[in-house]
Amino acid sequence: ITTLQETLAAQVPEKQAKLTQLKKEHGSHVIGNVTIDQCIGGARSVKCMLWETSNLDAEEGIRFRGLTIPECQAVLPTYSGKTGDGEPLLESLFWLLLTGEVPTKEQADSLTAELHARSTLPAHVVPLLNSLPKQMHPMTQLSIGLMAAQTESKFSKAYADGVPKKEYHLHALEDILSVVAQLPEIAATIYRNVYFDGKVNKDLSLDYSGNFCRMLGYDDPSFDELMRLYLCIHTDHEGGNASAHATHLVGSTLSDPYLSYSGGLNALAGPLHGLANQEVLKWIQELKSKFDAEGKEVNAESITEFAWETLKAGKVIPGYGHAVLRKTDPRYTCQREFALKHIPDDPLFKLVDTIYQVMPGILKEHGKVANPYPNVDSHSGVLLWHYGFTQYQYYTVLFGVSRAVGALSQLYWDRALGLPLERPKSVTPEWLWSQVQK
Ligand code: NMX
Ligand code: MLT
Repeated sequence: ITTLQETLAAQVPEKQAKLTQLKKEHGSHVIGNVTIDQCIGGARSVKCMLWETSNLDAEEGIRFRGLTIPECQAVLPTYSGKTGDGEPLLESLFWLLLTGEVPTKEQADSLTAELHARSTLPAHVVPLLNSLPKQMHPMTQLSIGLMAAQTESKFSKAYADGVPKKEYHLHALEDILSVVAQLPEIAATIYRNVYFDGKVNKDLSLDYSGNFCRMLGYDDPSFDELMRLYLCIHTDHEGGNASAHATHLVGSTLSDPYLSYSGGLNALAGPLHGLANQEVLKWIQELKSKFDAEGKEVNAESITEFAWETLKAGKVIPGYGHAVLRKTDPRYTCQREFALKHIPDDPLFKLVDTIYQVMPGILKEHGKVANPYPNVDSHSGVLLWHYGFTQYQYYTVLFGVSRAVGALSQLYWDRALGLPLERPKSVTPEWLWSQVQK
């Protein structure tokens, strides 16, 4: 079979040549204007970042290397062992994001083997994680754990040894594969430490997601499938989202992939980004306990009442809205389909469905929100909860394991294409005023 490394090596020269040609022949071509609103408003829609791995359309949602989520589910190799039921292997999607090619089953399996072989943590990482206070947020622990594993960075060693720039991507790939391989054990150690006995049991006969489930302490085949779905759909969301962008920015200084992705994790830990994963479940539990205590039924009417209380308190409805999307997130839809297939009678799934029926109308009436529809975070928690994974403060860590695959696939291409230090121009308020008073 053609290995991952061989597949990439065959692509790099042509991609480099194409980019050089684009710059040389069309470098001064204008692709957009920037308004004052965009300058002070988080650079929404400003096109200023090259991204190979995925693209987000406001109406249609994400495409990974040109493929929608249902298309990925149709063509990517799946797990052939007992616990497989049709969801793509994370390894298949990793291959697709890195190379732009759909792998054969054999290629996906070779990547599983490569990731397993790279999964051993440096000896100091688990003792360090064991020493952290249990009340420290799991996302803080994840970032610390990954930073600690950076002692093994091949990229930073190669840089210190003075390797030529044209070889950076080879060393970056070494780290990228190792970060993706090592994150599950870091994440599982945190979960087992914070909520259980600290023991982590691997099963390397399984795929990446199945082994991760065992390390977390779960062995329900349907949960394995959920993990495959969860890890695939959270990987990438084009370049502008805060975690991918942070990874790309830090990486542009030639910080190695460990340090770069720790930066990404710290961005993911914010409530407007990945922390919404936990906030949705928290919101639902608060709603349930309030109405249970009042002896009220949780239905469309009481949900509407609780939503208005949240909005009137000046808080956001977690799991709703998006900086780019203007329709229901297809990542929400595929999780809904998973629930309909595997857990149709689950009471929390029904509750999430009722929220979906009323919330867009409430947010439209509220009048501020550009997108009144649910995003990915709106559904993930209730699926996890169904399988007994109720520690919602931990949920964003799963997002963090997945996002590494997308953000770091792009980081490979950042180095292969020799992209420079990212350094946009900031302006002062006086300068902005001077532009309108001319
Ligand atoms: N509930 C209440 N208000 C909202 C919501 C919401 N779900 N979404 C946006 N708004 C408000 C927003 O705070 C802003 O108010 P103000 O003018 O007072 O500052 C106004 O509506 C306009 O914001 P938008 O242009 O609609 O949204 P923006 O692009 O600035 O932000 C999010 C996008 C995702 C940060 C925002 O929709 C939000 O805070 N959603 C809830 C948190 C969430 O679900 N985040 C997860 C995103 C996905 N992810 O995983 O990263
Ligand atoms: C993501 O997956 O990164 C979120 O949906 C946020 C975004 O795309 O901005």
